[in-house]
Amino acid sequence: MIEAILNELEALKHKFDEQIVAVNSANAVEALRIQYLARKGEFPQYFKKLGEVPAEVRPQLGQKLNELRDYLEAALNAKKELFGQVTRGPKVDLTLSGIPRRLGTRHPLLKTLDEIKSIFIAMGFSVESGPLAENDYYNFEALNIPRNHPSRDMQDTLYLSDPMREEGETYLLRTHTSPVQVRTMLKQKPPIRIIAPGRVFRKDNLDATHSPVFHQIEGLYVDEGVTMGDLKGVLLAYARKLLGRDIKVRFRPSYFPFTEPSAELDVWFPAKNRWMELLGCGMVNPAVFDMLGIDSEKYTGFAFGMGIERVAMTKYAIDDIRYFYDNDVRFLQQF
Ligand code: FA5
Repeated sequence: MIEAILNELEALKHKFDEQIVAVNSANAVEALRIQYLARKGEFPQYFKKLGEVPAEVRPQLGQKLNELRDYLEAALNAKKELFGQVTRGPKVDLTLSGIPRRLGTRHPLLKTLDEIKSIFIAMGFSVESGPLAENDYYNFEALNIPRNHPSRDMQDTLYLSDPMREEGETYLLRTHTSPVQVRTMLKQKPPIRIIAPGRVFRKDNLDATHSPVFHQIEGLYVDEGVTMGDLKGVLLAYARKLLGRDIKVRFRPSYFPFTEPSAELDVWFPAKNRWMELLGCGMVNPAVFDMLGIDSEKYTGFAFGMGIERVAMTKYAIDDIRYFYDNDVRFLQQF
């Protein structure tokens, strides 16, 4: 009789083993536990048989039953840990494909700026920055643009009114990144080789190539013996590296109070089939050196300031500056 019971227990264990390997959810673990271990399950009934077998084999059967109960419980617990708690309510179908999430991309202006920066850093320039709210001195006066000088009209300025400011001080939103030139020359002696990217503000109307808030990157190189040839060489190397060797550029004479002589660099803009002004540049006016305490007999330098939007427009053939600020994902995801 004991033999028959032990055989049955062996068969039960075998069946349980086959079922448990197929279990793939917390609910299935629970179903198996009920099938085998619940009060009316397949296993507990064998404990009743302890009273039916002869006394001398009772310990043997008791030990077998205890072992098998421990085995079933351990196997079920291990699976339970694997699948977690039983879920009630609607079942989750893990094989369904998920809801795709759109990945963000870097804004084309930032991408362009990163590329511009890495080109100039490779040429030995370091990166500086300055405040957006500037003092009239840094934005204009130290750049040889005195009050009431007609050249102030070249950049329509947004002035800040603040009663806390000291008498006589005028604050404004910087109209260009050139004040960073002034700040750098005041704190650092030549040789100076810096670029300074950042946001600038003007009372300009928004159109296809102008925005009242846009970005510039300033460049300044001051040392002994710097010439206009260095300026042209650096800017040409930069434009070719960024926009390709076949890029068409031209230098045009221009006027800025803080550079003498001054020029503008245009690039051919295929998207519009015309030239587009990219930057202003020139040799630092000795009057600026004199104001900032740099020996203008010993040192010369060049400076430039370019519109980052204009560079990105040329690089990616974008024909309207307004795309940069609309935040339309159909535009942004192309970069
Ligand atoms: C200046 O701002 C000078 N500070 C540049 C400079 C620096 C000259 C150092 C010499 C030495 P300008 O106003 O031309 O120059 O502006 C420079 C560039 O900014 C332009 O060539 C153009 O690319 C861009 N830019 C000017 N106005 C706007 C605007 N409203 N929207 C977008 N880009 C603009």
